[in-house]
Amino acid sequence: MRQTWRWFGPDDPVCIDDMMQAGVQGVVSALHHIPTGVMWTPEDIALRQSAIGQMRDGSPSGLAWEVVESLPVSEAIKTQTGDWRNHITTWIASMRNLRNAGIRVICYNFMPVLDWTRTDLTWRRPNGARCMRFDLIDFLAFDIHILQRPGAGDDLPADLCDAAARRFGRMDKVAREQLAGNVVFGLPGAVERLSMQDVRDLLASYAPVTDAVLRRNFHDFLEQVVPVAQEIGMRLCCHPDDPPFPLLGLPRIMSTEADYAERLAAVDLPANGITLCSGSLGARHDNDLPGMMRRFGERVHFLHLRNVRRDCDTIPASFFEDEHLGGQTDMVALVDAVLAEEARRRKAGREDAVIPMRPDHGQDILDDIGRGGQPGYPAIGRLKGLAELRGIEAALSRRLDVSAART
Ligand code: DNO
Repeated sequence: MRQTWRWFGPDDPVCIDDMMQAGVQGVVSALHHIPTGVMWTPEDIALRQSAIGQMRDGSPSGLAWEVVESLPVSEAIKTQTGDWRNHITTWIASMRNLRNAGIRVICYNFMPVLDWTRTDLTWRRPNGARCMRFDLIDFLAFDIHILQRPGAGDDLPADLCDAAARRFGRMDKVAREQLAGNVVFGLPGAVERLSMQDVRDLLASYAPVTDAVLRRNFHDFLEQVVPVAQEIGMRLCCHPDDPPFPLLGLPRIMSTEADYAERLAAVDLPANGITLCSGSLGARHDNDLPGMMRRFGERVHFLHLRNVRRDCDTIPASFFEDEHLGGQTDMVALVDAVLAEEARRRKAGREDAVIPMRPDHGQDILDDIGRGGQPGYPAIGRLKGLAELRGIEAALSRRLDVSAART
């Protein structure tokens, strides 16, 4: 696996020097300051590349921008309204500029309105660490009582709605504002900070967009971008829904193995690939991560390795972001499946035999607490995750070498 690290740019309190000491090999970044729908110019891209290439004292870092996460897909494209055709043209132009700058992998997502969502960004663990949590009852309290979305809770069991009403009743004004802020926090580092009214307007714009419509719009997008990506040697990889079940009455179409199978088949080219995010997908008990890696391996262009622990096995369920080797995904089995895929690729002579991986999220531990990094992206918590993942890889690779030597 290629050990990469997400960097939000010059304002990220976790800097290039930090990631070098964590021993990373490559950088994952995005131009968060450019509004969605606007082209990323060669100059913007070069500026970020040069920032990645330097340590604080100006000496070379030796690191390069290897993966884009994300090149955002606008709501207009997802709903096929307004300027959506221009937005696709612009998306393709940005992709070409990135490719010309030497970048080979673009991660994106097709989640309506909100990128990842949590109800608590600093949930305390018994050992004092902080992590992110999605609490279904808190989320319903937000949806039914704060946002007051018409129809909220309609399709859920009455006991959940009653629990949400009680939870909401116990919250004071500060707690309610905090919860609303957490839920609409959106993509870390993005310029767009949504207000409650923005959320209501965006939800209204999705009224005609059923799952089937969103799937069709996604396929239209893929039909335009994937052949270009294939031609220029860019690997696209769609990130799953996070969490992987419907929220706020919105369509959700990248939550399961069946969803991925359908999207990959829609435009059946290697450039149409997957970001296998074990943390997002792992919030459903019916997603078998090592199995998905085995079955979709050849199209996995990027790995997000992290782990969650669900409160129960319902869908939807509450969960928290556990340590990388905690949680309910068998990380050793998953890394084993990744190494097997890499071995297959090497045998086939594929140039992308080493798959970029980043330790996704991390708990806030030690000096992370109070440092004010992006939620989920502390220096030390991620370094710990990376070190653990590196250990798994080293141990499993040794075993593979030994068995290769014996045969
Ligand atoms: C959260 C991330 C997501 C991810 C995007 C990719 O921390 O995993 O924000 O970057 O969904 O498009």
